[in-house]
Amino acid sequence: MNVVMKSLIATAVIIAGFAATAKAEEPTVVVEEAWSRASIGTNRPGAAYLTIRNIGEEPEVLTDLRTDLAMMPEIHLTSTNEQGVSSMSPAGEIIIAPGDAVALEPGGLHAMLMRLSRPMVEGEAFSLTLVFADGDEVTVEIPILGFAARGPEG
Ligand SMILES: [Cu+2]
Repeated sequence: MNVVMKSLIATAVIIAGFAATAKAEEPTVVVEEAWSRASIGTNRPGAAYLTIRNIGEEPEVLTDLRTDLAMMPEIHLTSTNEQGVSSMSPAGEIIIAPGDAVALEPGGLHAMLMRLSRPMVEGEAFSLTLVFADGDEVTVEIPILGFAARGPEG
């Protein structure tokens, strides 16, 4: 067998190995009830809401967000002080215990979509990728509801 043939076979084995690994891996996170609100232009940030459920056996740590809709997507936490004044700040990593779910919803955690690259138009959708500490990524399609929407459709 010549050298070229040998290296071709070696490459084929490596590719088969990768495919088997990818197939064996089952998703350990499911995203439910994703929604967002239409924006007025791009000057103000948008926000997206969803529930992340850990159906695996290990804790999942959400570290980052990615979307082509916003140049600076970030997980935020809204809190209200004793004077009733609300403010929000970066929430850092979100740890989801096995069997648990974390809700990003108005008044609490949310995906802040800062520096929108285009307006969020009612009836359209965009994809948001959740990045986890173990390198897993989950991409979801998020419907854009009306300005006054208060929760997911249906
Ligand atoms: Cu925010």
